[in-house]
Amino acid sequence: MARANDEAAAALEEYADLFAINGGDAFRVRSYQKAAKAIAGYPEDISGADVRGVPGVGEAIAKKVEEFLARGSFRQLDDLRGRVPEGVRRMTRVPTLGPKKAIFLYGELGIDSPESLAEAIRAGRLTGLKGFGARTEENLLKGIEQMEQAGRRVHVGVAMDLAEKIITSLTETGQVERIAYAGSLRRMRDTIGDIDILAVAPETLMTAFRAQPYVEEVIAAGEKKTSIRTRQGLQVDLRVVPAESWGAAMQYFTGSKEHNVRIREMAVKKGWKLSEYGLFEGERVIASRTEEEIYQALGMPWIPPTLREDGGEVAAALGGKLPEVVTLEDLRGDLHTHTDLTDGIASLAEMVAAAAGRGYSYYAVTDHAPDLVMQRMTLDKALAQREQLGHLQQKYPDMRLLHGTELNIAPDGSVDWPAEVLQGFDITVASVHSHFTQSREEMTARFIAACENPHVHIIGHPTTRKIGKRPPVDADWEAVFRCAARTGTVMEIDAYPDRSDLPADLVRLARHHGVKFSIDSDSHAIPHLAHQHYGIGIAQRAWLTTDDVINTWPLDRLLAFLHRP
Ligand code: DGT
Ligand code: CA
Ligand code: CA
Ligand code: ZN
Repeated sequence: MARANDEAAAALEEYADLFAINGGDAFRVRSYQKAAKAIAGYPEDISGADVRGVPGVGEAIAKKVEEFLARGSFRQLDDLRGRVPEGVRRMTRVPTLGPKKAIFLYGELGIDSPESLAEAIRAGRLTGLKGFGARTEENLLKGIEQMEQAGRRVHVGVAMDLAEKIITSLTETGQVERIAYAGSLRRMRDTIGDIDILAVAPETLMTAFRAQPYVEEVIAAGEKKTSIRTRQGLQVDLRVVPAESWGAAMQYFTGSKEHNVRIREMAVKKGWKLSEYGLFEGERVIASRTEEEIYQALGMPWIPPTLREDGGEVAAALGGKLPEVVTLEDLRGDLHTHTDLTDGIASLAEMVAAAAGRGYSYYAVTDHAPDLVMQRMTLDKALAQREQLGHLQQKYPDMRLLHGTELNIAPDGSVDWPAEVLQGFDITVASVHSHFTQSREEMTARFIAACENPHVHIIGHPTTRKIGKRPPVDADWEAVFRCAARTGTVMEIDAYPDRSDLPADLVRLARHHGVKFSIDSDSHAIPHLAHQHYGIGIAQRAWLTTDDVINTWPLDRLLAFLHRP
């Protein structure tokens, strides 16, 4: 379908929406919606055809569409957009509020989003207003919360913890023969819409599932599939599948949808059929028990789930050119960690002992530098830590301890200490911790200055996003990555799951420019050391191999890269 059709249809739909919010005539609202559908479904590209030929499009709508095609909008749409800000539009979708009251609140009190409505209610600003009793207010708050929950994907750490808890609880019922999670979680996306769990078990497992303490609401209860919502608002789909279709079911429900479409096309070309039950020729099963068999029957090696995004992985697999992506076992160390000298909660000795327990061959301690004022770091403290680390080193002959620091990249791109001090560290991570809203130009220059500093080895959590809390900073990442490649500055994949930073698409872009990466836990406590598998997920999704990731390298290669003895 032509894009012009889709865009024009979307504009008309938006117009219908705004028109309705403003109390416009319902009949006209419907006629705009109908026209939008007709245009979207029209077989010819309307930018080259007469839009009057589309069924349901009269003269008034045709004029709007023509203006849209000429300049990307139309006067009446601009008008209504100006009158109803985006936040007010979201406010109209708050259950029990509706457009009329939303517009009223905006006009009378300037309340312009669901968030500011919640604030206003809590601050008592609606008290005494006609039509807004205590009961109404309570319902509105509930509605706003529901809406927020529904629209929110959770970060992979939240979903993984829950999935593991569910799998444990179901295993403990003694009914499951096999159980695993599939979907976006198995593909290790950084955000998860819902959790998909497959099990080989009798149908009685469904009853046991519905009775679990984490189940807040049962959305759908069937023999083969049960969907529930947890208290946090996360949906979980549990499917019971036949043992002999395990591989086919895992393949199907792991997705992505786009990857599956690609795979199914190949089956169809061979005259076969691929479903969640197996790969079939007529009634005959070609493969169904394992994913490997299915991919093999289609002429490919097994494709790791993290690659199944229709990003060229099928062609690569067919051509025998799948990358050997980096795995957790490849990691030889962690290059960004904290202790209780700054904002960590474990002592240096405890963190180092835990790192040694993971079998690392090197481990960097990178507590915060002085410019992050609330951490009260000083040069004296850093030097005392270095001495302590030297003593600890003797206890761990098989693990090289690196003394590092996490520097703060100031708005002008400079960092905390002068070169003489920086030289004394084995490794430095430099991160943005303030002034997140600089302009794109300023932010780009800031990162470039940090990369050009010969004493900065790694840029920590580059976009500084916190999933669901803080958006990424705005920078010209191509320019930053080009500079990083030229200066040999490493980009971090911060594995802390609410950061997941860099995200996979930017990693892929950076790799294209020749940048190297460091997968770090950014641990502030011992259990955080185990977050590295999330970083591996990101790296795999970006097709990284061990050559791209400096903390898979043997110690001598790493030290040579860092110019350290
Ligand atoms: P999410 O939940 O939004 O984070 O993403 P997914 O990928 O987990 O999506 P979900 O939960 O809707 O479905 C799980 C997998 O099941 C999906 O990746 C592919 C498969 N699947 C679901 N519905 C369809 C479908 O209609 N067609 C195809 N080909 N696959 C589907
Ligand atoms: Ca899912
Ligand atoms: Ca699902
Ligand atoms: Zn940091």
